[in-house]
Amino acid sequence: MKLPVSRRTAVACGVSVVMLLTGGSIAGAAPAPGSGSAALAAAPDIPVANVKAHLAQLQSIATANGGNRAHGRAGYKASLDYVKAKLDAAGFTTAIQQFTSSGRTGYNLVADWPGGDADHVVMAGSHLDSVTAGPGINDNGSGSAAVLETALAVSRAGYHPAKHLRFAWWGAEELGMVGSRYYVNNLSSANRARIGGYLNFDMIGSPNPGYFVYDDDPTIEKTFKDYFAGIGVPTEIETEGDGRSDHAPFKNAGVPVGGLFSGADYTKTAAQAAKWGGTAGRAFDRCYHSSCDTSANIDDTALNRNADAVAYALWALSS
Ligand code: DTR
Ligand code: ZN
Ligand code: ZN
Repeated sequence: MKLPVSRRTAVACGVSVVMLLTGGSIAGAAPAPGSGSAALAAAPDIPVANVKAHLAQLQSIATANGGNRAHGRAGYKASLDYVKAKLDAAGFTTAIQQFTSSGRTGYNLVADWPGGDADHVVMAGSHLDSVTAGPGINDNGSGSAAVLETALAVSRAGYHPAKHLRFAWWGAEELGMVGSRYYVNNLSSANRARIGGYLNFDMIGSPNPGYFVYDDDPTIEKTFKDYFAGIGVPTEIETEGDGRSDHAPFKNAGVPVGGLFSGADYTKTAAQAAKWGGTAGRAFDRCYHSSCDTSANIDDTALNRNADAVAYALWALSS
């Protein structure tokens, strides 16, 4: 959905305009005012209906494959094939990276958007596997669908960023970030050094949502905070377990990281309910790692805001 009118300009229909900084690495200091490095880039609105359509497909895949999309199960590979087909049709260069964990074959999907400076790569990723207990629609269909729809928006916009864009869907996160660690461990040091930032999205449509920003790379963190400030939504620093998702292997390898999170099994406090709405004394996601993490287990407003934040940050950090 659209940003409020107050944050929009008449530059183009269906886009919001953000101020951002060009040049340098993501982690670099902001240039001095008046240094001439400010530029405008237009981040598209991500249609939440499209994100929800991907979630409906992931739900159908789980239903048709024993109720889950877990590592080593048919529902995982079907999920990967669904995402890959969308990206291939949109002009991405896709690659499947295969690995083995717990005696079962796992897969990462990596999609590069042709163009941009290959020495300055901005990555966005999410894990595509569920636990075996359920279909994993909030955890982590939500992040997977938002990242997919943002990639498709890059294609629709014919976006030509200064930096190179790479998207990833990780396997076997639920077994301990196996896929993302495999990817990082198999990067040459030169290719690792080319990644200026990794943005992680794991659980961004929680039914009783909070708006949490990872407290990691300051530039990435500020970019997300700026987005939410612009739509008047307060945020908090993510505290439900630092390093509990696929950004951890990147961070350990020295890559600047950031991300968003709407909460798992921690309980929403009264103060949080007062500022975000929802129900105090109830978990952010009562269906975390359960069979009820279905397409009914999504707050559309949180999904919409977070999906728009994904696009805002990717545009801001890559142009
Ligand atoms: N590890 C995630 C859920 C999770 C719990 N705390 C955080 C913090 C930041 C991102 C994700 C999470 C999972 O079960 O997939
Ligand atoms: Zn999980
Ligand atoms: Zn997760």
